[in-house]
Amino acid sequence: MPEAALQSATLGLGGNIGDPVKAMAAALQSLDRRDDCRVSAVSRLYRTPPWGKTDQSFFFNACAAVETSLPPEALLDLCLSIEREMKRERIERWGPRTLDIDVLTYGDVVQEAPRLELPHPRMTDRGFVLMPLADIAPGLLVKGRTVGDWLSDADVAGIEVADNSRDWWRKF
Ligand code: PH2
Ligand code: MG
Ligand code: MG
Repeated sequence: MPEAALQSATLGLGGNIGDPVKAMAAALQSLDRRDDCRVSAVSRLYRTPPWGKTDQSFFFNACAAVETSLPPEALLDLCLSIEREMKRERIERWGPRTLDIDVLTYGDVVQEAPRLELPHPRMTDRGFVLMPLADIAPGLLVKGRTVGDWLSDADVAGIEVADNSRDWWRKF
């Protein structure tokens, strides 16, 4: 993989049915094993209250940074194919799911393409995204402010660190 072609992207991972931590770990390992994608940083693991649709189980959430030679849409397709591989089940929008992998940012690309909006349109008001993202990229600029700045205004009530290590995803 030629170094010059590499781009940095950030991903948000989450899930709340089955064994979401194992699914997230397997997803990160699967990304890291590829020639066209390397996992360069992983946040701590968080346990988070459900956002949006609140009558469902707590989620586990984490964020990762990857170095990739894939363009944004191909990275999205890869994330979706890993979700399918992990036998993702999703009953409804914002409802329970085994594994969700969202492309949050891709370099400094800003696009409103219907398949993939970048940066992720709701990332700046979700504590369950901003808190793990601040572990790995507090200075990353998103819509004119750093992740750390967005986090200082976010609602993080009920969010807890479930695993303080950075290699929780290698333990499976
Ligand atoms: N994902 C959603 C909807 N609500 N809540 C939490 N805490 N964590 C999530 O990952 C999450 C959510 C849709 O993707
Ligand atoms: Mg999502
Ligand atoms: Mg998703």
